[in-house]
Amino acid sequence: MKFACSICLLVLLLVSGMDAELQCSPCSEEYLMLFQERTSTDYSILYNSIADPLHATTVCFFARDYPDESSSTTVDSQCVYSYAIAESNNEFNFCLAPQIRVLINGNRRDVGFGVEDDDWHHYCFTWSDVNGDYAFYIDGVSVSSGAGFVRDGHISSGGTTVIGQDQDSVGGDFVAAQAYVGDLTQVNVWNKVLSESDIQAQASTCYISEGTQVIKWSQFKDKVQGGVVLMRP
Ligand SMILES: [Ca+2]
Ligand SMILES: [Ca+2]
Repeated sequence: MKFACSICLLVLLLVSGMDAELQCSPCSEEYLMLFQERTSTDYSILYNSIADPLHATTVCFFARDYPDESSSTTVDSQCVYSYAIAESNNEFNFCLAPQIRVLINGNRRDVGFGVEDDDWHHYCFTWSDVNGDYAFYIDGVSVSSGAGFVRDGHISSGGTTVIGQDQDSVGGDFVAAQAYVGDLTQVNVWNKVLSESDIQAQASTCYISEGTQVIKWSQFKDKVQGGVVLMRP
């Protein structure tokens, strides 16, 4: 992955005392969210975040686990993305530990391994109700795929999206052990399956065709709660 590191020196100069925690952002034009504490009170929340049911979707983001988080022996789900409706608090989730995994309608698929280092990585998951085809990508490479996952189903509209926590009720019932701890940028959701080449372009250059998402990263920055640190480019 190519990192755009032009802002790193400036960032390091501006944030004294945090130097050891910072690495170059993969997306020099985009703000970062830093989830620095294992707590149930740090998150960003969007209500009524999907207008129409999703019969296909892609969710992607860049994440950098903090050292020792992913190898922690405590229960640690590292839930980056959680979408809940009244009938299903796990309508659509994407968590990184103990295995990189997704839930749709409460049904689970995972890649069989967790995050193995504390570097930035680009994560994507694609799904379609046609055959229930799905795929996980890490750094633009498909690492796990299959069929029959929520075949002919959908992700319901009108739910609430939370970044950084797993919802066990709509907009709440967070558990610190399931929180994401690390840096995050460019969480986006589409209502279609992105092509492998689109995902590779995102992973390598952070390029996203603007206006194509159903949930955009820019929507989250004014919805932050608790101690999440926003770092602007
Ligand atoms: Ca939970
Ligand atoms: Ca849940």
